[in-house]
Amino acid sequence: MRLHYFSVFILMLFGCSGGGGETEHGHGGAHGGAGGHGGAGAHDGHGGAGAHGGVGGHGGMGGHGGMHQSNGDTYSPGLEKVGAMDVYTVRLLESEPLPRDTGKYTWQVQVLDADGNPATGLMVQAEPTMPAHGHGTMPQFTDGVESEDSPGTYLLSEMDLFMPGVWMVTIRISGDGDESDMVMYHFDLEG
Ligand SMILES: [Cu+2]
Repeated sequence: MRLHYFSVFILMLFGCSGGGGETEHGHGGAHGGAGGHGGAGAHDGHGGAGAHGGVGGHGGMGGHGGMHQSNGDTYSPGLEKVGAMDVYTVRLLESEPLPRDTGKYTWQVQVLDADGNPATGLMVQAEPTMPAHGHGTMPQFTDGVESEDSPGTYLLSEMDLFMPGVWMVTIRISGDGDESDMVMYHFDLEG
């Protein structure tokens, strides 16, 4: 147990220093210790981060802190979102890598129609942004490529989620007619 804690602590330290220009806050976050508050330190590029680090002194409670301070989704394979227009449902079948660190993400998403059947031949486009920072990424849009093996499943390749913090990935879907819909995933990346 002790050993495990220690290694998490070290990981947090590295993670935070990887956040860039964040040494002081990252330090505070790391002291939050062995858990979620380390994430807060890395993710908040602004002054408030130190305060989070301080709160994180709870040590063992760090994990809980991370969960409730985050406004991200908790990833699990198949994470499902019903479209804003109730036309389509999207399942995030797979994220590579798992949503945690910054980097280039490739997602497999399955789109279901109102009857729950895979919806084929759609235009599927993702737009990652960071709402709290008012920016997106490059390229701005990523077009989904439908799988030949698994119709109704679309591949969104190499989305560059380059910065710690909350990313919103908006997926817009349009079919032949005027059937269109959108879903949003939020993931809070550590760095
Ligand atoms: Cu940002």
